[in-house]
Amino acid sequence: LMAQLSTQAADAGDAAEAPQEAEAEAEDKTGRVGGLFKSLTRSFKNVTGGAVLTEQDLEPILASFKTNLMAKNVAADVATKLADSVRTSVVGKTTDRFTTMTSTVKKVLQESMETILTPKKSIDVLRAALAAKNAGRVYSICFLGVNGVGKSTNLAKVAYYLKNKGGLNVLICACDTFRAGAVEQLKTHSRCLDIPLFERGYGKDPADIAKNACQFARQNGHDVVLIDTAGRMQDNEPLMR
Ligand SMILES: Nc1nc2c(ncn2[C@@H]2O[C@H](COP(=O)(O)OP(=O)(O)O)[C@@H](O)[C@H]2O)c(=O)[nH]1
Ligand SMILES: [Mg+2]
Repeated sequence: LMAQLSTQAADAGDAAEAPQEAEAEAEDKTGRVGGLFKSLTRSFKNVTGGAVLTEQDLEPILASFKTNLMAKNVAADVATKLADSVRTSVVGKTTDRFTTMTSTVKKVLQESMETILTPKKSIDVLRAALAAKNAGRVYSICFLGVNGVGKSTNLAKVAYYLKNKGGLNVLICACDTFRAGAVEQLKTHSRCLDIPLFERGYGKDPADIAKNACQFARQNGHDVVLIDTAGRMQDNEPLMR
């Protein structure tokens, strides 16, 4: 998301430096993510110099901005938040201040993305796991994210940390039953870390395996279950469930 949107922000910068060029490309590049700024350039041309931008002027531009973001897998509510922040920042501004406006849009997009991506609260995993242990509960962490972001690798790091720093009895659970080699990857981590692995091979229902692993952990004195999963988009509700 950051990479994609920073490309957009960069596009905004380019447009500010070379509005003529951006305008020339506007026709053939519409429909791409960077189209927002091209559309803005074109809209400014259409509004007579110095006019104040209204919500109506912006509506079609922001609608296509949102569609473009969603076409690139940005979640609908995130696309709406970004479009709203742009709307708030430019409604009422005059069109002759084009350079100022593009840098405003760029800044506003950066700030919105930072707000969206900053966690609302931080969790001290070690403290939480130790507290759960004291309360007689098994603490579980499910690793979620798209393919290749580092779920399994970070699971191994967290397993090492909880075992060595917290003296906790960890169980690794292999719920990526989809990607070839995912179970073997965890077997290797399990062997190197000397932490047991709960696995049921491939093709099985991951939610079932996770449930059984937690039950197994309760019965066998494990304090923590670290659940690895197959890559999926966070807005793919059926898979997330
Ligand atoms: N540079 C770097 N590479 C990483 C990091 N975490 C994972 N990787 C690499 O990214 C690739 C995918 O990691 P993996 O844990 O299998 O991702 P998963 O699909 O989310 O489980 C592997 O080649 C890892 O070695 C990291 O923190 N830094
Ligand atoms: Mg993995």
